Amino acid sequence: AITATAQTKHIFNDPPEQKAQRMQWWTNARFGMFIHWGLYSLAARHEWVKQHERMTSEQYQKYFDHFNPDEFDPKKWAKEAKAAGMKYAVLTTKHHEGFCLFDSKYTDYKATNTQAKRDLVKEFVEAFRAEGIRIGFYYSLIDWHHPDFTIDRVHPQRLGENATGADYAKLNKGKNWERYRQYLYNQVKELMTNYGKIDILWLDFSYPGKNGKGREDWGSIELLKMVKQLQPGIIIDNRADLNDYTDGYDFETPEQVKPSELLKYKGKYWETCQTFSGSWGYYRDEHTWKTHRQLLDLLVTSVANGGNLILNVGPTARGEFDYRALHALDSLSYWMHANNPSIYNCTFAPDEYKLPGNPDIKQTYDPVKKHLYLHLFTYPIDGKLVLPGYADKISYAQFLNDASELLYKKEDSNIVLQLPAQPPPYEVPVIELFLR
Ligand code: FHN
Repeated sequence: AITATAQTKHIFNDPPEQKAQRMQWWTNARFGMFIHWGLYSLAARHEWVKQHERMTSEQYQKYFDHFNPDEFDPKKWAKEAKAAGMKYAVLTTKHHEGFCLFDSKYTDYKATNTQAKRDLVKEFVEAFRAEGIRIGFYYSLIDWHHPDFTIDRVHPQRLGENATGADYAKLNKGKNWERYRQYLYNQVKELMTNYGKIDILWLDFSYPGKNGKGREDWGSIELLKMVKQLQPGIIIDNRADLNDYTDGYDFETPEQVKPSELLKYKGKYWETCQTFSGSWGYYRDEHTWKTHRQLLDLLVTSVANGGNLILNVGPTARGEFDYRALHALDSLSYWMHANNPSIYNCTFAPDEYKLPGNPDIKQTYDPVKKHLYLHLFTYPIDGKLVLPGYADKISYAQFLNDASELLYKKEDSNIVLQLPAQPPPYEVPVIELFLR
């Protein structure tokens, strides 16, 4: 358990009301795009391919040599994100492979030195900002290319299961971890300095005790101090190993969890990060893709539990969203175009409006408008929907999609809504209730 001091321990002067104000746009936005793009996109079989296949940096070099995103048009990406209703976008500026999509002066292992000859981060920022989409940078604390990053069980050159600490100490002889930590600090400083206002920093991931010292390994406190000084309004995730400080992070990041597991985050700031498929990076031969209904369930259940959803696209090495991603995004844009008032500016519904025994009706609530939204993941038989204890609580009801008024009558303390006997011709119709 966290000790009493840790619960009051803070690094910055960032009282809850100030944090709420800083986070307001983010909690209202509810829905963002994650983009995992790098040399692994050329391998096209998972962003951990270097580690999974135990490749040395020499063996991995072919992806650097052949990387040429000739179809990269960030304006197209931004239009897809906007149409899908995504209000912010987070791009991997550097993933664990160590390849930088930005023109860093601290390394040659970067996009401007490939056939791309472009600062891909700069173009991403300009295109998404032009569409009014907020900008987030993902930056990997792990780096499997940097010569000073110590080799351990997470590293592509990891030793066999029976290896001891002494074996790793011998393997890491001559590596200078402090030099790596400085590299990490300098690159994050570049990202916070060279691309204008950055709204989100998505660090990923620290593992305490990397060199036996935990957070000091990553220099997390001084890193966040620098970040907040350069970008005062920035929002930071919880993966820099500062979670025992009240202000060591801004939001939790439940990853790839099922919708049913999101209830436990209710009341906190959190964003679940999810893929359309299983892999974050482009995976050509992967076919386990979430259906439109499953994606809607993730989005609605996230908001119904007071959180955000960031949905990932893994572009191809040439810089395109492939047909599967486009299909998923287009299906979401259709639904979001009609039903986004039940997502934006919404959160979980007050307990008094709960509909016990109706798990397939997911509720969201706009506390400013005082509108309650019922998402019908199953349609009531014959269109008859009883709202127990709702008598005198609503003044108007309509289908959100076409603003068609829904008639209802009082029965004792209940309201009985009479919907059309047949469901509308699209997934998950939404009822909007105007509360008195
Ligand atoms: O190892 C990474 C993984 O590749 C991916 O980037 C996810 C996204 O949240 N984060 C780490 C796994 O938790």
